[in-house]
Amino acid sequence: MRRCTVALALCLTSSAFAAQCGNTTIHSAADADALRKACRVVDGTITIPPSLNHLENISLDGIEVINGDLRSYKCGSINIKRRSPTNSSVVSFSSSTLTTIHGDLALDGCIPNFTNISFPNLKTIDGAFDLVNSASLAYLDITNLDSVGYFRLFAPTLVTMVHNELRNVTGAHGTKKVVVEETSLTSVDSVFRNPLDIGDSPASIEGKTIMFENWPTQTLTNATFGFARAGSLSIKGNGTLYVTLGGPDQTTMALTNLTFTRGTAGLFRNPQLANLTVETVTLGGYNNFTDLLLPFDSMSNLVVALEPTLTQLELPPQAVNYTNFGFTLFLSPNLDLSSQFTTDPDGTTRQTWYWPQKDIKGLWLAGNISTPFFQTLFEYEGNFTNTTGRPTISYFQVEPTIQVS
Ligand SMILES: *[C@@H]1O[C@H](CO)[C@@H](O)[C@H](O)[C@H]1NC(C)=O
Ligand SMILES: *[C@@H]1O[C@H](CO)[C@@H](O)[C@H](O)[C@H]1NC(C)=O
Ligand SMILES: *[C@@H]1O[C@H](CO)[C@@H](O)[C@H](O)[C@H]1NC(C)=O
Ligand SMILES: *[C@@H]1O[C@H](CO)[C@@H](O)[C@H](O)[C@H]1NC(C)=O
Ligand SMILES: *[C@@H]1O[C@H](CO)[C@@H](O)[C@H](O)[C@H]1NC(C)=O
Ligand SMILES: *[C@@H]1O[C@H](CO)[C@@H](O)[C@H](O)[C@H]1NC(C)=O
Ligand SMILES: *[C@@H]1O[C@H](CO)[C@@H](O)[C@H](O)[C@H]1NC(C)=O
Ligand SMILES: *[C@@H]1O[C@H](CO)[C@@H](O)[C@H](O)[C@H]1NC(C)=O
Ligand SMILES: *[C@@H]1O[C@H](CO)[C@@H](O)[C@H](O)[C@H]1NC(C)=O
Ligand SMILES: *[C@@H]1O[C@H](CO)[C@@H](O)[C@H](O)[C@H]1NC(C)=O
Ligand SMILES: *[C@@H]1O[C@H](CO)[C@@H](O)[C@H](O)[C@H]1NC(C)=O
Ligand SMILES: CC(=O)N[C@H]1CO[C@H](CO)[C@@H](O)[C@@H]1O
Repeated sequence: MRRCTVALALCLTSSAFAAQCGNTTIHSAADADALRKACRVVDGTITIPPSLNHLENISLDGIEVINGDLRSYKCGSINIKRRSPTNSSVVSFSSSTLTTIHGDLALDGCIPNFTNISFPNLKTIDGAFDLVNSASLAYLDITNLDSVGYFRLFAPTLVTMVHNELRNVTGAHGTKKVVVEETSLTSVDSVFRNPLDIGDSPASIEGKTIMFENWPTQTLTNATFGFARAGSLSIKGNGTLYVTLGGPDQTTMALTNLTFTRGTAGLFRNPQLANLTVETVTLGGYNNFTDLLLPFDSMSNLVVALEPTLTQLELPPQAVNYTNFGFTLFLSPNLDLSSQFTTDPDGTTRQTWYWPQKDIKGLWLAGNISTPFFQTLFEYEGNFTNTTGRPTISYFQVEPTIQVS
C-alpha cells in the first residue's frame, strides 16, 4: 500500500489497487483512509454521501490528482438551517496533497455538516468549483486555487476564506460565471480583483444580507471588482458595501449590465482604469447611496428605481459622448434633479450633470425635476439653426413626484 503513494505505476499495474482508485463513494473516515493510502491518482469520481458520519474528520491526504469529480450527492432543495457554528465541534474535510481536479469540485448538494474545508494546495479545477453549504461551513482554505472552469460559492455561515487569488476562469458546463452568493466574509477580493475576462458570463458579489440571531453578523463592507470583461455584474450588500471598479494594475473594463440590487452605499472608480464602459446600469432598489457619481466613459441605459436614500446623481463630462442614451427614473423621492449644478461646501459651483450631445433614445423621468436640469441640453439643441444635424430625442416624458400620503 505504502509504495503506491510513491509510485503511481505500481498502483496502475496492480489490478487490486487499480480497482480501488476508480469511482469511489466514501461512507466513513476509514473509507477515506483506505483510498488516500492506496491512490495518489484517482481515475474516477469521489462521492461524498450525506450519510457520511457527520462527526468524523475526513482526510484525503495522499491523493494528488482526481481524474473525475469530487462531489456530493444531489438532493432536493436546500434547507436554510439556523445553526450556530460557534457551538458545534470542528469537523473537517481536507487534503494537503491534492493539486488537481480534472472534473468538478461540486459540494453543492447534501453534504455532511463540515465546519472546515481545506485544500490548500489545490491549484487547478478544470470543471466547476461549486460549493453550497447553508448550515455549517465556517472555514475554507483554497490558498493556491488559481484556475477554475467556473466559480460559485454560497455559504452564509462562512467567516474565513484563505485564498491567494483567482488567475484564470477557463469555462465549464457552458459558463465562465464567477458568483459569490451570501457569505459572512468581509472580503472577496481574492476572487474578483484580477483582470479576468469571463466574456458574456455573469459575475456577482454579495455580502450577507439577512442576519439571523445565531449566525455570524459580520458582512462585506468593501469589494474591488477588477474583471476586464463580464456580461453582467450584480452587487448586493447590507447597507454598508463600498465597491471599487478597477483592480491595482488594470486599464480597461467592459460590462454589459451592472446592477445594484440592494445595500450598496458607495461606488468608486480606480483612477488606473483608463476605459470603463457599460451598456446598462440599474439601481434596482433599496441601496444606500446618497450622492452617486456614475463614473462611466460610455453608458446607454440608466434605470433608477426605488432609491429613497439617493439625494444627488451625477453624470461625468464624458456623458456628452453617450450615444442613444436612455434614462428611466421613478420612486426615488429624495433625489433632487432641479439643476445641473451644485454648490460645494467651499462655495464653488460645480456642474454635476452633463447631457449627451448625441441622439437620445428616451427620458422617462418621474421625480423632483425642474427645467434648469435640462439647461445645457436645451441650449445645445437650440444652438442648431439647421435641424438636419441636430441630435434627436426620441422620447421625452417628465412627471412630478407622485406624493403618497
Ligand atoms: C465512474 O462514474 C462516471 C459517472 O459518475 C461514469 O460515467 C463512469 O463510467 C464510471 N466509471 C466506472 C469505471 O465505473
Ligand atoms: C477533528 O479535527 C479537529 C482538529 O482539526 C479536532 O479538534 C476534532 O476533535 C476532530 N474531531 C473528531 C471527531 O475527530
Ligand atoms: C447536520 O446537522 C443537523 C443539526 O445538527 C443534523 O440534523 C443533520 O442531520 C446534520 N446533517 C448531516 C448530513 O449530518
Ligand atoms: C487560462 O487557461 C487557458 C486554458 O487552459 C490557457 O490557454 C490560458 O493560457 C490560461 N491563461 C492564463 C493567464 O493562465
Ligand atoms: C472601505 O471603503 C470605505 C469608503 O471608501 C473606506 O473609508 C474604508 O476605509 C474601507 N475599508 C476597508 C477595510 O478597506
Ligand atoms: C443584460 O440585461 C438584459 C436585460 O435584463 C438581458 O436581456 C441581457 O441578456 C443581459 N446581458 C448579459 C450579457 O448579461
Ligand atoms: C447607510 O449608510 C450610512 C452611512 O452613510 C450608515 O450609517 C447606515 O447605517 C447605512 N444604512 C443601512 C441600512 O445600512
Ligand atoms: C473603450 O472600450 C470600449 C469597449 O471595449 C471600446 O469600444 C472603446 O473603443 C474603448 N475606448 C478607448 C478610448 O479605448
Ligand atoms: C468626446 O468625443 C470626442 C471625439 O471622440 C473627444 O475628442 C472628446 O474628448 C470626448 N469628450 C469627452 C468629454 O470625453
Ligand atoms: C450654445 O451657443 C453659445 C453661443 O455660441 C455657446 O456659448 C454655448 O456654449 C452653446 N451651448 C451649448 C450647450 O453648446
Ligand atoms: C444643413 O446641414 C446639412 C448637413 O449637416 C447640410 O447638408 C445642409 O446643406 C445644411 N442646410 C443649410 C440650409 O445650411
Ligand atoms: C437587512 C439586514 O439584514 N440588515 C442587517 C445588516 O447588518 C447588520 C449587522 O452588521 C444587521 O444588524 C442588520 O440587520
